Amino acid sequence: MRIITLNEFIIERQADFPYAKGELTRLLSHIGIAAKVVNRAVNKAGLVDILGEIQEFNSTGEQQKKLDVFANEKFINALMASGECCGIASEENDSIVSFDSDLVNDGKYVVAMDPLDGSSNIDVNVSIGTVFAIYRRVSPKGHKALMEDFLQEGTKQVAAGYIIYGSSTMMVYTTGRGVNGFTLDPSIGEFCLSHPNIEMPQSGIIYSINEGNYLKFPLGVKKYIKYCQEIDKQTNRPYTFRYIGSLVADFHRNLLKGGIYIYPETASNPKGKLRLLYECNPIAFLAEQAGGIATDGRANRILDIKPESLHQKAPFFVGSRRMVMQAEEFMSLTSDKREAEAPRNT
Ligand code: P6P
Repeated sequence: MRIITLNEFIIERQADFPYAKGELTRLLSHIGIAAKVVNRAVNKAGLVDILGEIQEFNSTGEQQKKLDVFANEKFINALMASGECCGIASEENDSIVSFDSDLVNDGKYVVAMDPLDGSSNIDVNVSIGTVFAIYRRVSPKGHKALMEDFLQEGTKQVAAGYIIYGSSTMMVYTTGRGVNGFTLDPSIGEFCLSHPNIEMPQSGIIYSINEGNYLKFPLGVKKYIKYCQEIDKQTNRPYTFRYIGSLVADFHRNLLKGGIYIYPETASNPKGKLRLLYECNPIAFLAEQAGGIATDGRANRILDIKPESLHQKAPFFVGSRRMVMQAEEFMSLTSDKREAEAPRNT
């Protein structure tokens, strides 16, 4: 089979966009470059002084890791160098970063990203990922990017994707015409097309949720978990529980094998934990493009949610269509009230 590199593929697909003059092509190519730089650091993190925490905290109060900050810098530099992106929103930055230079103020795009998601897994060598969403700017060209450029519904995404730094490093993205996966071949330093036209199975037997929060879940989620644990009539066995603690890794497995990932609201976190702009929206876009669905558990399509703030959270039910619909069924059948948080055993 002829090797098709990421750049060749992006350029070939540019023809899908008759009005595109190569700007999105350049932007996606630069994301690929930053991914290779971060991949190199992730792969040898144990050998250089880039593990561990720093005495800094990100927008949601999580302690930053050296690799978080490193990845953030590399992606920001690459996006700025592309000349096509006029600003970014990142989990690692409290507010937007408007590049505000003559070179990029004409950039047509802005990018929202989580440069290194699942960073609690970094120091224990478990898969982590980068998630990105690309929007067309809505503020006037020639000026710096504004907050309104980022507070757009997920349906306005021009492209979205992730890089998973796992047993191999892959970049998976969509521009609204299907989902394609590229595996990094370290011997030539290129992402090569390995998973063309990914389609998520309409159902599956893998459910992914942090059951440690069980007592705090809404009743509908508790009932769905019990449903997953019952013997399935067709397979004569219960579902399989898998939870890596890294959204990109859990979603990637479900994308290929079928499955559902749930991060619901709880009494203490009424909007859940995942951030709408740079975790839920890009993953939801990919899920829909691959034939899956993504909701907030209460029949609201994630991509339709109008963001009100940069780091706002959303309850997240994403995966195989029939599995998400089944979970929604339990959520709709049970009372809307969350069960009061059960007192911890003293
Ligand atoms: P918890 C990582 O921090 C993340 O944003 C996702 O990648 C992951 O699925 C989730 O949070 C893990 O959260 O509360 O289960 O540790």
